[in-house]
This record gives sequence, structure tokens and C-alpha cells, in this order.
Amino acid sequence: MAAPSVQEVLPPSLDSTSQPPSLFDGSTRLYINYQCPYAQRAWITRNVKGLQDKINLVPIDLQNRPDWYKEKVYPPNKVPSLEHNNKVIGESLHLVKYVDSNFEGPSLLPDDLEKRKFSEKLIAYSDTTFVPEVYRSFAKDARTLAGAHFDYLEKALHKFDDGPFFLGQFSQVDIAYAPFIERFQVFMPEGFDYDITTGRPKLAKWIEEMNKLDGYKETKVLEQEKTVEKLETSKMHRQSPVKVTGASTLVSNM
Ligand SMILES: N[C@@H](CCC(=O)N[C@@H](CS)C(=O)NCC(=O)O)C(=O)O
Repeated sequence: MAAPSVQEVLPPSLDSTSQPPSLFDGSTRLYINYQCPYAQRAWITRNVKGLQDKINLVPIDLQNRPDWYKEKVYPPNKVPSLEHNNKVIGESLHLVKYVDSNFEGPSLLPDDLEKRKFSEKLIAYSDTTFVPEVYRSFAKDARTLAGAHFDYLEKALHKFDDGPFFLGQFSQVDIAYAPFIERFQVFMPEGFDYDITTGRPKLAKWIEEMNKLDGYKETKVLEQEKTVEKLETSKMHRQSPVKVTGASTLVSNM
């Protein structure tokens, strides 16, 4: 029987009063924010590849950012970014690919060429179309406009039937979508009385299967909130716990 996984103790967020870590000392650091869906992509990748001991998490309080983050770590001043081999790189989709190909752990892309081609199409669709269009729809007719994009995903999930994930088996594609679907699934019923899984059995199954993955579950803000909140409070941090259940949180930090 597999040993039960030990849940990682999450570090508290660093803010404007915090000293930087000892930068460029050979450690690999993933700068994130606990509420950021883009950062979550890189965080999931690190976890599912079993790199918890190789890549240190450095959470940043985006509302009260330390100056050194922009000045010394990542001038675009966004998360995620990865400090690795004396360089810092950013952009979540790039980081998912970078971590997958430059670190040990199971590969998150299949060898099959057709699947690889489809992965490129779906990963590109996530940030060029799915994420911006669904957010934009909140100001218009969300049920119809966003609905079309969930239909697109439902259809994509029908393409390979050798598993419940976008390429059959779990891959980079699932990581690209998970943080956003997680938020839309919570927010759309509340904001628009719209359940994204109704009439979309493949999407419902995908969510169910995603929620079985420890490496993903550990990044889910709703489930982590209490742990993080406790840590923040114990360190007397000023960052108030952020709920992911409201529209403001969905669009904040974007
Ligand atoms: N395209 C970027 C987006 C990253 C992003 O927008 N991150 C937000 C937090 S969710 C951020 O750092 N915002 C701070 C800012 O824009 O100043 C990526 O995919 O990594």
C-alpha cells in the first residue's frame, strides 16, 4: 500500500517588511501568491513532479509587496517566477513546461504526437481565449458567453478516451486549466446561478479526478485557507485572509 502523503507546511507570505531570501545562492525558488491562479499552475507542476524538496516555495503578499521582489528578483513584479541556476524566469505556461522538462519526476506530456499537437492547441487556448473570455463574460451575458467555452472544453475532453484528462492521462494541459476551472466552478453558481458541470459529464468527471490528485489538492486555496490563515496570524502578518468565493477575489491580482 502506498505511504500516505505528508502534507507540506506552507510558509507564510513575505511582505514589505520581510527580508529577501539569500538570492542566487544556488537554491531553486518558486515565487508565488497563494491566491494567484497563474502561480498555482507552476505550484501544481512542482508538486505533481514530487519536487517539494528541490523547489522552495516563496509566497509573496501582492497587496503589500516587498520592494526587493521587483528590484532584485523579477522586474515585471508578477508571480509566478522561478529562480533557478542564477536566473529568474516567469510566465506560468512557460514555467509549467520549464519545470516539466528541466527537473526530475514523471513527464507531464505523452510521447504520442497527436496528443502533443492537441496539447499545444489546448494550452494556447487557455490564455488566448478561455481565461480572458470567461472573465470578460462576467460583465455581459456570462451564462451564454462563458457557456460556449465550457462546451469547448467538454468537447475536448471527448477526444481521447483512455483516461479522464484532456489527453487521456494527466498532463500539462490539465495544469493550465485547473486553477481557473476551480474558481469558475465556485463563482459561477454564486454569481450567475450557473453550474458549469450541468450537461457536461466529461467536465464533471475531470473535476472529480483532478480533486483526487494530492499535488493539486495541496494548492487549492479553499482547502489551504485555514492553514495559511493560521500561519499568517501566528506571524502577525497584515495580509487578511482572502476568500476565493467572491467576484472581487476572482478578478483581483489579475
Ligand atoms: N501572464 C502571467 C500572468 C501573471 C499574473 O498576472 N499574476 C498576477 C497575480 S494572479 C500578478 O502578479 N499581479 C501583480 C501585478 O500585475 O502587478 C502568467 O501567466 O504568469
